[in-house]
Amino acid sequence: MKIAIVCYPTFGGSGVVATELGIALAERGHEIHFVTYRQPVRLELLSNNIHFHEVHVPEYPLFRYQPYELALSSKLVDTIKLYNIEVLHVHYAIPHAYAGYMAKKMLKEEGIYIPMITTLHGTDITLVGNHPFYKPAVTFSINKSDVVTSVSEDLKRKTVDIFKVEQDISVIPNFIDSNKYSSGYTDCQRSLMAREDEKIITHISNFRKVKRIPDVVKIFFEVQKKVASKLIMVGEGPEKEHAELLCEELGIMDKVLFLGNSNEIDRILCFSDLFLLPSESESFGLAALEAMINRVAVISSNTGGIPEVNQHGVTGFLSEVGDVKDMSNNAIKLLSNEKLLHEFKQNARHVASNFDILNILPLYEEVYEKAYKSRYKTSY
Ligand code: GMT
Repeated sequence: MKIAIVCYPTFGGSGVVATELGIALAERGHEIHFVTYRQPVRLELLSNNIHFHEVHVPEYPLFRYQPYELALSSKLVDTIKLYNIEVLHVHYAIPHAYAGYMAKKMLKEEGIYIPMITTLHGTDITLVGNHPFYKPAVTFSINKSDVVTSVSEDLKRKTVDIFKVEQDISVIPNFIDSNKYSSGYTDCQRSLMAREDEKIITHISNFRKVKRIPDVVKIFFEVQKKVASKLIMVGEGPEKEHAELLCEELGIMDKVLFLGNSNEIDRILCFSDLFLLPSESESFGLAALEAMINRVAVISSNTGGIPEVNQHGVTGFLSEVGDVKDMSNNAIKLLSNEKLLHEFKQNARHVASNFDILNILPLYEEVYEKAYKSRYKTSY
C-alpha cells in the first residue's frame, strides 16, 4: 500500500515508533512517505520505498506564531495527490490529527477519499490534549479519524475517561525489532563506562518533569552506597541541568555520566544491568521495552501502561510513583544477587519478545486494509 506517515521527527517515543513502523512496512513492500518538518532521527537510510517530504513553514513577520498545521495540511494534500497515497497514518493527535482531517476535507472537494488512522501515544491525551485550550480540538480530531489506535489498554481507558469519544479505540501496543538485537554485541566495550566490579544503571528519556529525573538520581544515590555502580543518563531536556546540580550536591558526580542524546542506545543498553523509569505517568514506556529486549531488568513506577510491559517480580519491580525508598531497595536487592539479576535479565528479553514487530505489524496492516476498503464511508 501507499502510506503517508505523519509524526514528530525527534527522539520522543511517538516519533521513534512511527519511524520504526515506516521502516518495517517498507521492508514488507509498502511505499512509505514520511511527512514532517525534519528527517526523523531514526530514519538513517532512504530507500526506494521510503520517502521523506519536508514540511516547510515560511517565516512571515505578520504572524506571531507560524502556522505549522496549515503548512502540514497543504503538504499532505500535495503529497497524497502526487503519490496516490491510499492511507494516512498520523502519530500524536496534536496537531497531526487536526491537520490530517483538514487535508482529508480538502481532498474530498476534489473527489479524493483518504482514510485517516490516528495513533494516540500518551502525552497528546494525558498532558497536552487534556488542557482546556486543546480539548475541543483533540476530541474533534479523535472522533473524525477513521480508525483510532492507542499504544496501551491504560491509554485507551484514559482517552475514554477524558474525552467524549464516539469512536472505537483499538489497542496496538508499541513494538520492538528483536532481530536487531539478536546477535548482540560480543564486546560492547563495557570497560569504557565502568570497572569490572561495578554495576551499570541506565536512564534514557527526554528529561521532562513527567520522568521524575530527581527520583532517578536519588535512587542511584541510595544504590551506590550498597552496590559499586555507575549511573548513565542518556537524553536531553529541561530537567537535565537540575539533575547535574543534584548529583553535585550529593557528591556523586564522579559516578554519573550524562551522555546527551544518542544514536547508540542499543550499545548503551548492551552493557547496562538495570534500567530506571520512575515516571509520574507513562502511556507505554517504550524506553523500558528497549531496555528489556537488551536483557536489562527494569525498576519502574507502577503507573499508566508500564505494568503492561514491565512485570513485577519477573522482569523487574514496580513501586508507587515517588516511592524512592522502595525503588532503591528493589534495585539493591536485584543488583546484589547475581543469580536473581541474571534470571530477571533473561525474563526481560523473553517478555519483550512478545512485543516483536512481527507480531504487531500485521495488526497495523489489518487496520490499513480495513480503513482503505471503507474509504468512501469515512467520517467528514
Ligand atoms: O515520554 C515522552 O515524553 C515522549 C512521548 C511522546 O509523545 O513521544 O512518549 C509517549 O509515547 C511513547 C510511544 O508510544 C510511550 O512509550 C511513552 O510512554 C509516552 N509518554 C508518556 O505517556 C509520558
